[in-house]
Amino acid sequence: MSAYVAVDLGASSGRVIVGAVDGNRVELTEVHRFANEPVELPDGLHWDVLGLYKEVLAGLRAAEPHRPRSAGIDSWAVDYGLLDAGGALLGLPYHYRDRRTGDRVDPLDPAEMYRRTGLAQQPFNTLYQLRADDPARLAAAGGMLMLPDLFAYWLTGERGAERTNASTTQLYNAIARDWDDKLIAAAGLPRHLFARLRDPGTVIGPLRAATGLDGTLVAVGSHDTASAVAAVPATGDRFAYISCGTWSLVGVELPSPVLTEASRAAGFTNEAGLDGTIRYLRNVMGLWLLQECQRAWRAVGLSAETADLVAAAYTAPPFVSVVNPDDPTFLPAGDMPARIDAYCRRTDQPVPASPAAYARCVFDSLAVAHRAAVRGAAELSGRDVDQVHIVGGGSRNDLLCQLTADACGLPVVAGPVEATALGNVLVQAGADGGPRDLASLRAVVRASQPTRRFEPDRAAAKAWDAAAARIGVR
Ligand code: LFR
Repeated sequence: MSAYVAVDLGASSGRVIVGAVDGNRVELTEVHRFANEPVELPDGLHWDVLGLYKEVLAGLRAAEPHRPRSAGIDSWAVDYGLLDAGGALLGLPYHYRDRRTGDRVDPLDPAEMYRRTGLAQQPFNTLYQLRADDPARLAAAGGMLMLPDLFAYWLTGERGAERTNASTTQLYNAIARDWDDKLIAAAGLPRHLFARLRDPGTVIGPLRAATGLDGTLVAVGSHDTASAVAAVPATGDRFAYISCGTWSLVGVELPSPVLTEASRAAGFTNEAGLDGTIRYLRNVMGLWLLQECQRAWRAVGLSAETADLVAAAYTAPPFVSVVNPDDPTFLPAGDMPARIDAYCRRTDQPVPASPAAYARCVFDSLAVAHRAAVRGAAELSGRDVDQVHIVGGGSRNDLLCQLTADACGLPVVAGPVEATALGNVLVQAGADGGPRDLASLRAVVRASQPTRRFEPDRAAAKAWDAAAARIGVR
């Protein structure tokens, strides 16, 4: 039996989880959990990176009794820290939901940028964030590190750019599988900012003595979604996945990117996966819609437990109001119930009258968006899909799983909840002499993690067609 530590930083909380790998089985034990609370300063919304770093250290310490062979870090994508020539952090990293990148400016023709990077042109991509960054700070910068790479640097003193996360910057060339020098130059960014790429499964180095910890850090799929997709318990390739949490990342796994105009127009992205695969997916706004409602309700003293809301939403009437989760008004933090109300008024639909009605509206709407993204991914890539896997926190939500099965007209397999930590741990086990290929990794997940299956109610197909038509998707 060998133990590995997964540090998994999410947009609202972080977890440190020990994975015990024994032959074909893996068992997880959570040793530390903490809140991740962004901070609003006069210049914008930031991550509390030092607070997070301290929690990472506390988590690694809590994992020590398990005698781990290594640790790995993953987090959300696109955000970064700038370092000066000596390696000191230049300013606090911004949160990708900060509003400063609202009117992004493209350095090259958007169609050409898509042919080069394959990235959906989202306002929060690293490219647009860097272009909105303070020119004086950029000029002073000796390097740029994505957040998991920044924590890795603080822990080990070693700098590098882990590939799956680098691929989310929109400065990485999907064909050459390297930083895109032409795009970096066109964006007016100094080439020396971009560190040497490293692949998941490479040893980064020992922890610095100053951390007070013993151990080795290994690069994993440091983009959380890459780790989650690696742990989808699928066999074969005829599956779609939904990594369902704050975001729903909905797509298929491909050997090579889809760089067509149709794909760009439909908002699909090509991100690097494990084993040289492409995660061809669409960002659907996800449970963020409900999480921000919950935050607003709690602020006025209402109880807003997710399990209660899901239970109440079961009995709330379906399809009363359907919103397009991808409407840009829903992206920033703020009063979500008010934004849902405004959307409903604008589209002549009833405004939800209770938390249960909002929850039902969010789940119906997400199921419609899941269906549109599953269909889009299959059609644009030519991949046949006969099953949908939901992993991550949202896989606990039975109602959302059932609605997604009904909307898609496909069986849904739900679980594991901690797919990201599993992917993180299993890549480390692979680097330590275990199986490295995705198929073997997924076999370990299947052998040790329970899943639940939701069959589609095919009689509901017409109602879902109508709901999709209401928000202009298929
Ligand atoms: C999910 C995720 C998505 C990415 C978004 C922003 O946690 O990593 O894949 O698009 O966060 O970074």
